[in-house]
Amino acid sequence: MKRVLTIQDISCLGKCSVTVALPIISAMGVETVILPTAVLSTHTMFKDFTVKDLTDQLIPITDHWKKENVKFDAIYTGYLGSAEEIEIAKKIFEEFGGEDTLIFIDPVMADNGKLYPAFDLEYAKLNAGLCGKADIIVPNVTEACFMTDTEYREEYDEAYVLELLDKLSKLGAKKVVLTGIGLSEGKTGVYGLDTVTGEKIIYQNDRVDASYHGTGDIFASVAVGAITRGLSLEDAFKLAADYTADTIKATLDNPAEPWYGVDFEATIPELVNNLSKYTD
Ligand code: PXL
Repeated sequence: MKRVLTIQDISCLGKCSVTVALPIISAMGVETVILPTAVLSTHTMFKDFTVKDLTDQLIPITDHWKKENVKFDAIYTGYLGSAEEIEIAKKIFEEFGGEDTLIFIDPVMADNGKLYPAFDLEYAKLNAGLCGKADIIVPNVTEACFMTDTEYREEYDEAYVLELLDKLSKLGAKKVVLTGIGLSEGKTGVYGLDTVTGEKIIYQNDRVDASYHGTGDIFASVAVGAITRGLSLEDAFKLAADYTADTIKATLDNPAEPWYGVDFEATIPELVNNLSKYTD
């Protein structure tokens, strides 16, 4: 069985980071090892959340794995809490990375033109450095702008997307994939570039007009699970984009406040079924 390590926080309530990555990647038939960067009562979009930072645990935990000679088919980072954790993630890539280990980075730090409450511009710059170590990065437009000193635009054209991809390529990742890109009215999806071959990776589906927390983590988790199971990037991102859209639609049947996340539990059987069309 393939094995993924995911490095991100545990937000106990609010369905994001580890509480979506673990069930989703496991359901896709991939062992999911977690390295929690912090434990929060909820993610940071709730008021008055608590945080217990776990930075001092990361090295002891991974040193133990090293002694056990553990190997990973992929390392997937999401929300990291601090500059120090970004440095530790780099060390983990060096210790556990290599030819057979995919480094997949979702530089979670911002959305809708704004940084999340815990972060500043310096953190964005450090994340840009981390992204340079990746095989695949999946920033949204806001994150891409913060990492490349580009003005954020709510409305944009293909030339703006290509400019962002060009600047992201210079960070050093092998494949740079922008998420949440709508190239025409009512559409959304991914627009990416293989910086080695120059090939584009484009997928567009219908935009569901609702915004819920944690959907970026769901998208990234499905993409990581699918790539690890051997799907091509095109198929992996299609599966991830369609699943995210279908899950948002399913959540509209039972709406809660958007910061409570989406009802991915209801759509996991559909994900497993769709994945099996590629893997059986
Ligand atoms: O879903 C991204 C995310 C993950 N973890 C924490 C967050 C956020 C976004 O706000 O606050 C703690």
